[in-house]
Amino acid sequence: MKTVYTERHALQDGQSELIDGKLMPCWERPRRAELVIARVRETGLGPVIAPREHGIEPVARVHTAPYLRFLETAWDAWVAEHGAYDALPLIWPTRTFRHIEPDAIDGKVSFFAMDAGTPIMAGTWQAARASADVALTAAGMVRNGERAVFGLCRPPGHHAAADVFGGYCFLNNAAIAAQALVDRGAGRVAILDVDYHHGNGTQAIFYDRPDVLFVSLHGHPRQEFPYFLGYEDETGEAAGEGANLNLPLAWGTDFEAWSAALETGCRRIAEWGPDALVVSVGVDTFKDDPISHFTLESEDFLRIGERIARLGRPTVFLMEGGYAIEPIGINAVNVLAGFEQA
Ligand code: OKP
Ligand code: ZN
Repeated sequence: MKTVYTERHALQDGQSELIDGKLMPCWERPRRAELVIARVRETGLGPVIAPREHGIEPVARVHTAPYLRFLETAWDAWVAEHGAYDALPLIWPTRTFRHIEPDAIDGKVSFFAMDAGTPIMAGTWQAARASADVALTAAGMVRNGERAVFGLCRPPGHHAAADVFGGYCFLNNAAIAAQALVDRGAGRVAILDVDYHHGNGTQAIFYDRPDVLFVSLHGHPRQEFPYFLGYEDETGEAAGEGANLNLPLAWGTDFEAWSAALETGCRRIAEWGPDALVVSVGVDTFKDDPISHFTLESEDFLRIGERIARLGRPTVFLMEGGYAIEPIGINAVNVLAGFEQA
């Protein structure tokens, strides 16, 4: 399996995230991708290819123009106002507020953010664009006949909605890849999100769409971030009714229960009959993940890849989360190796 990768991910290297009431070093750090690419090379998974620049057009198929304008200009505006340290939001337009984009940069950051764990810094826009280019390049290769390609995206994407950043995500790489596949002739695309967290952004982007099925296994929103989406009664709306499947799982879920949910998700995908599959690969389901509460072992990730391979669809794997930093390479590449061996 070929891997698409660029070192430009390292341009996103935030100082701190607000977690458990404290500003702490960001879990989502460059070392994550460095360890994954090192493992790709060490195991001889396949050639490593640089992304092709795709321009803003395929990104703008998913994200709104005001949001992209904000992301592109946020750092300069923030520095002009406050100086060169990470931008984080301070307030959110919750119930009782109006949703009007303010002029002041502090207000803009708060308007577009969903959490205070996702700092905007000097390289954020470039890193997010590079990550989307990785996803688009991987999708293009699959569209051109590769059985499967691994897009080593960083920063991740699945929490980012059409005009929302957060959960360490700015541009929704999986959504951008899925939309590109549709735009290049795939009639139906399925997205399987196996990250520990619900892919709220991906769900929201395709919620009313009949051509993109979203299936997610994740920590139950009653217990887990992002808390406000990911329940099982969210089945899609309007023309998209029936094209969304959430499989929320309780803290402490082991691989036996997790893989039963994967089976349910895979059967739905098989029935759906997609022309292509996008997999949001998070390995924060791992037992030692510092911010998560499932108990998967490293070998279990091989089984995940094997099950996905049995779907027999052209497959774009895109990296999402995983914060047990040292074993992240083993865990992520095990998914891909399991797929290759099947
Ligand atoms: C991004 B991805 C946990 C705080 C959670 C944000 C987590 C974002 C995860 N107590 N902070 O889905 O891996
Ligand atoms: Zn996650």
